[in-house]
Amino acid sequence: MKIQLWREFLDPYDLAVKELITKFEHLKYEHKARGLYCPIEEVSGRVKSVSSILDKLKKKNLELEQMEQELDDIAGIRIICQFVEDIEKVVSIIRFRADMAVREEKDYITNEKTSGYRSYHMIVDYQVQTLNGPKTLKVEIQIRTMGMNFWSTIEHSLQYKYKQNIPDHIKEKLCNAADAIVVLDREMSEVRNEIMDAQNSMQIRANIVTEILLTIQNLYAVANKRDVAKIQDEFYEVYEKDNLEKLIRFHKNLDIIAEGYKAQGIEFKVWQND
Ligand code: 0O2
Repeated sequence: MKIQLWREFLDPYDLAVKELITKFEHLKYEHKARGLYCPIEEVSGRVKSVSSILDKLKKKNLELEQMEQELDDIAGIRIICQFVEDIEKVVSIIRFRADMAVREEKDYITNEKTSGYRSYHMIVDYQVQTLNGPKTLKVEIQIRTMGMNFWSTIEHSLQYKYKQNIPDHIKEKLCNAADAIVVLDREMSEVRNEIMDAQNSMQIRANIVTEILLTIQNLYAVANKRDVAKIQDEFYEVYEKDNLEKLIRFHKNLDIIAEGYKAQGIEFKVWQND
């Protein structure tokens, strides 16, 4: 295939990856803006390189014409979660979305690969709009914990280095490391509530501070400047105490003052109500 044709062929996959990254990033944003714990920690994506496509076709004994039909991971999205429990949440989110249809799911967490590889894969149909009209493509979404991702990234590099023939003594070490990751994920799950509480408090604090600053900024435009400067000094005092309860109380009082001027910081309002 000529370079230009490869480009034409891969462009819609590139668009799909970009769109999906944006959509999953937006899900993260929505969770954070509402002060909700987000099961997605990180999202990335890539279009498979031409050489990697050719290698896979060769490995699977396939012709070029079969790649669209037979290769599931020309477009790939990777979602990293903090905890194993989050993976099921992300899977549910994807199953219920109207803009992607699940074709297949591969649970390499319950059914770990012999290599030690653990990850949850979903193959979805996703539609993009191109100059030639709508095009539905297959996208592989890999969902895994940070620990699983660490292991598979290292193992993938070794597979590349040793051309799939990793020496036995390294394989053994990788198997031990895979077992250690299982233990690590389990231990982290046991303190999940503690960690989530801490992270939620941090997020709530950050949202409140942003909202307070926005309100103060709005008040500057409509209220007596000296009064607003006093409020700002009070805010710094409360802020330095590093006490969430006090910050929440300050925020509520500020809201009452701002209401009189219709000067509330509305941008981050949603988190309080849910
Ligand atoms: P790359 O370089 O990441 O793109 P199948 O048709 O189902 O028999 P397929 O299509 O390889 O086989 O599906 P599978 O087994 O679900 O693997 C899809 C992708 O998962 C792989 O793509 C890897 O990214 C990842 N993966 C699967 N097994 C392993 C493993 O043992 N170690 C690591 N590190 N990753 C794995 P590619 O094209 O193989 O690689």
